[in-house]
Amino acid sequence: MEVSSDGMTFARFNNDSLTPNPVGGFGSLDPTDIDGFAGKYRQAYGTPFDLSDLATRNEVISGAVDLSAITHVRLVDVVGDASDFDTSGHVIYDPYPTNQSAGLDLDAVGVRYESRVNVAPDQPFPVFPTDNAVNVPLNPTLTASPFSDPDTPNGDFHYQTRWQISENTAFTDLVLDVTSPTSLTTLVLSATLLQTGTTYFWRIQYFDSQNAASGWSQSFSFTTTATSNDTNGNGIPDDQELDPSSTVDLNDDGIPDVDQITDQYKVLNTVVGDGQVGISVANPNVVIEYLEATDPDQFPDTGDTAAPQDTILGLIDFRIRVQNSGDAQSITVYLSEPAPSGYQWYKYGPVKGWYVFSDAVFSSDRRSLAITLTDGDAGDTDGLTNGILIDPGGAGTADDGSESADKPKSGSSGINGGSAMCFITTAGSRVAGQMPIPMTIAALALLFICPAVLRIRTRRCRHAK
Ligand SMILES: [Ca+2]
Ligand SMILES: [Ca+2]
Ligand SMILES: [Ca+2]
Ligand SMILES: [Ca+2]
Repeated sequence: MEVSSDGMTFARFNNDSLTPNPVGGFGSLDPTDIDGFAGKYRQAYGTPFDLSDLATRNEVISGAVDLSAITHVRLVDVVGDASDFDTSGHVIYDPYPTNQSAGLDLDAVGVRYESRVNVAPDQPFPVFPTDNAVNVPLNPTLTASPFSDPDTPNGDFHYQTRWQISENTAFTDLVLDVTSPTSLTTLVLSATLLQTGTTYFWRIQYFDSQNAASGWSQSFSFTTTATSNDTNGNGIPDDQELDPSSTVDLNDDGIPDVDQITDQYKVLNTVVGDGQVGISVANPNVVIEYLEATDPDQFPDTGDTAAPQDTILGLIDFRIRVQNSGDAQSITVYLSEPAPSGYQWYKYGPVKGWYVFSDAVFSSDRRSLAITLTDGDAGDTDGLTNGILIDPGGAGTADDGSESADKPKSGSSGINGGSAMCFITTAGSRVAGQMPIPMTIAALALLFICPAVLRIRTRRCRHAK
């Protein structure tokens, strides 16, 4: 029994034959006298050969035989007439002479613990928005090509995707850099990430189940709409602003909020529910650049947690410039109606999908809450330590009232779950000589040779070494 990684240089497994005397054509062997021969075990059991037994062979040490990439198995037939010798030089006796269907009777060669050599996914390509698109809305959904990988027929799958959006072609001026197992071929952008009238470049990179990366795709560019929804520049969409006569006072200081809109305090009318939401930051060096109310339905229902079934006031989406890159920033959120008991702060991000932001601290009257987001880390969805916090979120409840409804993931979980495979091929009986097998086998694989008949009582078959 020999193996090779190139079909030319073979390493042979050790074998021993202590059968003391010649065996007639219809004779039998004592299996305790032999080792390392296909046929040591009776039919249906197979004879194991452990590749690690070859680790100290010169062919292996020299690199001529790569045990992590075995491609050929060669069985050498033993005639049994004392013309062959085992590893230590003993004469090998096997039933002889034989006639008619002489030779090893082989049922199968199998591989256990095989790990195929993984090939990186094919290079993906951007699809939509098409290259050089113009008048793109501020919350486009980026779409990339389907996953393609030479290992897909063997169970490999699309594990995650890295998305980059940049303001320059060198991708050094990034506005988003996320690696996501939930946004695989589509990325839904929140409306506060991009600016109006700006050209962006984007590209993607795919990862397979072994986290092997494709090359980066080519980049596409698009230019966002030049039409601003904030013509008065106060950081609130004009159609979501409080009426000038509004008496809404979410921060409960006796002053109508409409007269208090600053870089550190913004209030708007929601697009879900008939109410208002506001946010404030205490540090005068922190700027709430934008606050927009959105509908949670704009985001896909991906992630470990189901999308909230009910959000009393929809979501808010904001862009905050913190004082220093990497800062953790506390933000107070005000609600025009108290969050019912059991409602939690839900967030959506392109990496995790939907999740409950467990660090939100509700006030006792549940009309406000404090959340702390960290630039480039917890709760910041642009994936960058860039001084900017991007965050869609809202008070909501799961459809079954539990903290995280149990629902199937988005089909991307289970890394390493599909790597174990077994390759079985059947071969004609009476195989002798070289038998190339289209496979690659990792170190520590076991090769099983399954003789077709009970070897120790065979009358017409011979062992192979
Ligand atoms: Ca692969
Ligand atoms: Ca405005
Ligand atoms: Ca007020
Ligand atoms: Ca950031």
